[in-house]
Amino acid sequence: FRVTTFGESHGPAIGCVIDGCPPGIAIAAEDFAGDLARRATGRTRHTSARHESDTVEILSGVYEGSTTGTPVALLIRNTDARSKDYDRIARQFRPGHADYTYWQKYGVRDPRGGGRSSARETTMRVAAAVVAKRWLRERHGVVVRGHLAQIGEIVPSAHDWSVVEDNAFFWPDAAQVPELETYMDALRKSGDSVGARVTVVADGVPPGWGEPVYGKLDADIAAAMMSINAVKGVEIGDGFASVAQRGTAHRDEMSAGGFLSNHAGGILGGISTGQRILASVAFKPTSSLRLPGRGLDIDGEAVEVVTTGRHDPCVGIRATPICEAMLALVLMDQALRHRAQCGDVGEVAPRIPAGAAQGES
Ligand code: EPS
Repeated sequence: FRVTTFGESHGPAIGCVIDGCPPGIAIAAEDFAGDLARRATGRTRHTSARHESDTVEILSGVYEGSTTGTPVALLIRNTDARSKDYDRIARQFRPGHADYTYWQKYGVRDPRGGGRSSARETTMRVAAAVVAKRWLRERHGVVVRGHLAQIGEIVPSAHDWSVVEDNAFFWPDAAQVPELETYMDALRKSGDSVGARVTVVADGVPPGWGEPVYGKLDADIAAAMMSINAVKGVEIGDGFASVAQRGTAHRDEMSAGGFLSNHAGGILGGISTGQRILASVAFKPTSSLRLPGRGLDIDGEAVEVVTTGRHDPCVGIRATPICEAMLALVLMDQALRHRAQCGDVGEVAPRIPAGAAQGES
């Protein structure tokens, strides 16, 4: 199960191709709307003001409402790609932006928006994962979901999954939402940006998905998350907190009634344990800022860079559905690989229930 995307933020369209998609998955163009709206800009004042309808056209791989087994191709036409900045951006490198490394690698300067380095590219990952989420849920009872776990220095005081979809921040503590709104309003007015942390989990994953050395489940998840624009860190389970732990504290003890903790994040030796899969992803602050910064132009001359236009003060606010998407894509791929190698083998040892201790974020 392999997804590739194409298109630029300010090109005519963006799209994706899903190869290796099993036949018989019911899918219609309307099914994409929910998750695409969760990720989109222009829905609240806390994200970029660009407004795209993100209407999906299914070009291939679906007949009479079901996948056929041939490549699934999806397309979204860009309708609000405008910028007054092309001439200036064509000559300047923004500090902290990929336009410098793209130039160093390719020697081509495409100044039309962020191009492939724009968050716009992540739209098609979310679209592709609508298919994966449906297959995981219907075939295996696996549910993937996420929430924001930090904006700047603010962390949730409570973790209530039932409120996450009710606020613009995917925040698990309803009482803190007014504080976040004030914080984001002040940040936006200041012209600066801030980083964020997203927690993403998968419940219902059976033991056995993942490979022991090449293609470890945790390695695939880390690579998938790091492939998202602006991601600078990924943790599985306790992640970097493991550094300060004792083995007696970190090990997840077992009983016939279930695992007694989930410090491992549901993965041991690259293979799922049957517990909740738990990952945490760090997003850097957006680099396109209207506050002046020191940069270079394409001739190597020092310039003061000021980026105008529509940009996210915290791109992490929109990242929860993107992290869910990448986790779902990896899990579907690993589920199919497991089935290809092991078929129905498994269940060879007593299976330990996931237990109540899921490793809540
Ligand atoms: C982005 C800049 C803005 C965002 C865009 C990401 O676009 P523009 O350059 O057209 O003003 O709106 O994000 C999206 C359009 C999206 O769908 O995620 C950037 O610089 O990365």
